[in-house]
Amino acid sequence: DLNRLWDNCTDCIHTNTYHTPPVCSRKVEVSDFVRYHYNGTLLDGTLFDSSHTRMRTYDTYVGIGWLIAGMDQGLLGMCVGERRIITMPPSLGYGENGDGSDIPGQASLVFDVVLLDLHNPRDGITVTNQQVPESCTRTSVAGDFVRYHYNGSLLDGTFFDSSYSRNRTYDTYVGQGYVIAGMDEGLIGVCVGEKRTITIPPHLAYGEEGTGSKIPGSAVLVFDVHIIDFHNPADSTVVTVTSKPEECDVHTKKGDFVKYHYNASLMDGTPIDSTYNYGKTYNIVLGANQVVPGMEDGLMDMCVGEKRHLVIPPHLGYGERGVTGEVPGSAVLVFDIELVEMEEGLPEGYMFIWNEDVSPDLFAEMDKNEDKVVEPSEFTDYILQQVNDGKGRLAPGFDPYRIIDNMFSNQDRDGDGKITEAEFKLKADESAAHDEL
Ligand SMILES: [Ca+2]
Ligand SMILES: [Ca+2]
Repeated sequence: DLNRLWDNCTDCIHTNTYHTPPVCSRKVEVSDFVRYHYNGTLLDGTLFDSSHTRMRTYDTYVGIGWLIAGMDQGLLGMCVGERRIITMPPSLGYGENGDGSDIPGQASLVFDVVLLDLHNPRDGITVTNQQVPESCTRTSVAGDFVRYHYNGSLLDGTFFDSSYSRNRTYDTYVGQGYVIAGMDEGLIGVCVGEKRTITIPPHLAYGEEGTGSKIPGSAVLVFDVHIIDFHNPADSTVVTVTSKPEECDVHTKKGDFVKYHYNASLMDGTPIDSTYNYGKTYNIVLGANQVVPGMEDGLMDMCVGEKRHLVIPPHLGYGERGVTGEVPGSAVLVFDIELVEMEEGLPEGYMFIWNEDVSPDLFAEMDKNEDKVVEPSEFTDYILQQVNDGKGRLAPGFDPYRIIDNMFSNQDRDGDGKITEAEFKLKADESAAHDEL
């Protein structure tokens, strides 16, 4: 007999939880803010009100008089996801006068409630479910640029957004107000590769207004994040020597022609590229901007046989744009490199040098057919001969014919495709010019 409900206590509510969520990290307390759905009926089952029909949650503080007394009491102790029937006597509902035409005087009320959201305005963010990689040499600080993946949901599990669905990381500076305050805070102190759950109360997220169609006002947000990488714009390339041969006397420098192997990957281990796949080394002239600055840094002052591990921040790698289909924008790169071979370069600015004294009869030696002019073919043959005989050296790593072409053009003052003795002398008298005889 429903009317006997209040026999023991005419000012008491009855609560009956008929669904308990598997996890309950927190229960409603006085002064908490809650969002819930309800159906309100009279004891005879007559529905007098429903938040479901309005298609929006009822949002309110609990236990501080914003609600009828029966609800202020009945919601206490609820978990998000819990379903509870709260039955209250008229004294804790609308009393002897009732409310409007739907709730008569002296009516006991039955509320079937499902709690969707819960926070306290004093709450900060909470970080849970942390999975920190074993090797974590550095954690993020304000001003770092972080790339991460996330799944975003409401406290009741309703999904609202995911970076995975867009198949690209969310990238941002942290601690500088570019993202909601709670995320700005939750991304501080993370390690590369770390996973964590960041729970953010609405005043540190989208507030009472919410945003878009999926984040209602006053919603607590739950982000499961996975840190892919981060860097600071002030970072330089981090070079770690992983193996050094016993004999390591000759070190690379600017201008040297180097042949090396590399394995490239992202910080999360995603492979990018490897010379081992091609079975041949990558060959460059150091300091000639043939590779990204971070790789130039990593290859300097290295000896043949040495192995290194490089961590290259994006501003010394492929920048904000990355490489389409290979390197994501703003990605930190990891290279494992091995110097296989090197050829010493020429002094800076030179493309050809003599190993020994220059012949006093240079012009005559070049002018093979003795017609008093040096033609391009004569010039080329002569230089290549000197190189073959070990008397001169071309800058390694460049196309010798292009170098020789340039040398010829430098000597051919009037650009008629021939070098006369006069042009030759004139040029030879000028000092401090490079790439010439
Ligand atoms: Ca000639
Ligand atoms: Ca000429």
